[in-house]
Amino acid sequence: MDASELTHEQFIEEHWKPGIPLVLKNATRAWGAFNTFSPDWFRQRFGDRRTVVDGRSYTMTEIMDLVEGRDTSRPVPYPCKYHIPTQLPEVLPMVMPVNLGFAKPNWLESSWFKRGYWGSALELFIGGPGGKFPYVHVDYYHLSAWVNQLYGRKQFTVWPRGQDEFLYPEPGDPWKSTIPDIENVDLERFPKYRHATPMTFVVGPGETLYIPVGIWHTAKSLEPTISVAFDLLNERNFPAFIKDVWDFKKRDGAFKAVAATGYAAFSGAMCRIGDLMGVERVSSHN
Ligand SMILES: O=C(O)CCC(=O)C(=O)O
Ligand SMILES: [Fe+2]
Repeated sequence: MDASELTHEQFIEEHWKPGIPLVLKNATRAWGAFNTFSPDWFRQRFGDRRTVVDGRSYTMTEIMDLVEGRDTSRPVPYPCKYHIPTQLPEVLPMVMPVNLGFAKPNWLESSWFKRGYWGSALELFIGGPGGKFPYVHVDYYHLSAWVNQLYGRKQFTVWPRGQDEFLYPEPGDPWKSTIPDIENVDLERFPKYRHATPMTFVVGPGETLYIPVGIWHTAKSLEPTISVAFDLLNERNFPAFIKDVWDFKKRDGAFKAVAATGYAAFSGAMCRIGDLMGVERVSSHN
């Protein structure tokens, strides 16, 4: 659907509430990044900028040479990520407004949540042909995800809500599926998967994929790709978020769990007040 044909209210009623993914065209039209980002654009401006992928450091030029097939001497890692606010801050003005007019209010844009790191992020994803996200998962902390495709095509697969058991979540990490290769599922080992109803589709440049809270998903880059992904937190997913903060921090001990959950609860209360007062959060993002 073209972003200009959808109102925020319609989005909430038809997609957020029932948890139905959506691909929007032209939602990023106002971004400087739209029709601008490309491997050469990044090579020319940020060729020496480094990031770490699977424990190895790469420059932007090295990553682009790998994903474009100019360097075939070693495997192409996926996903190659840059945290935009800290690793590519110059790019921040080109992805404004982050909320696209739909992903709002977003408490992750408030200074309350920027101070803590909650697994949320505004990230640049770079991939090459065949680069697969390593597992099928639901995003943790019950955040909803927005993947803005800016260069190249990426294939996504999503599963409707209510199919958790068909995807065999990892007992200690229930946001991660234990099925190793979703394109070739061993039905002897994972018999319930036969009831699953995956939906596979392609998201192209200028399109935005909205992944609702709790939706199982995975991705595969079909060609050299550049996307910008961010997460959304507000009143609607806050109760589930707080429960996750507790569950995750509990692993680091009771004191940390109480401190983190208390801080998150307080921040949420401040953001709720901000929403009531009509605070516009357009500054930056976690
Ligand atoms: O590779 C992608 O674009 C999907 C990324 C994703 O699902 C995630 O980072 O949680
Ligand atoms: Fe995800």
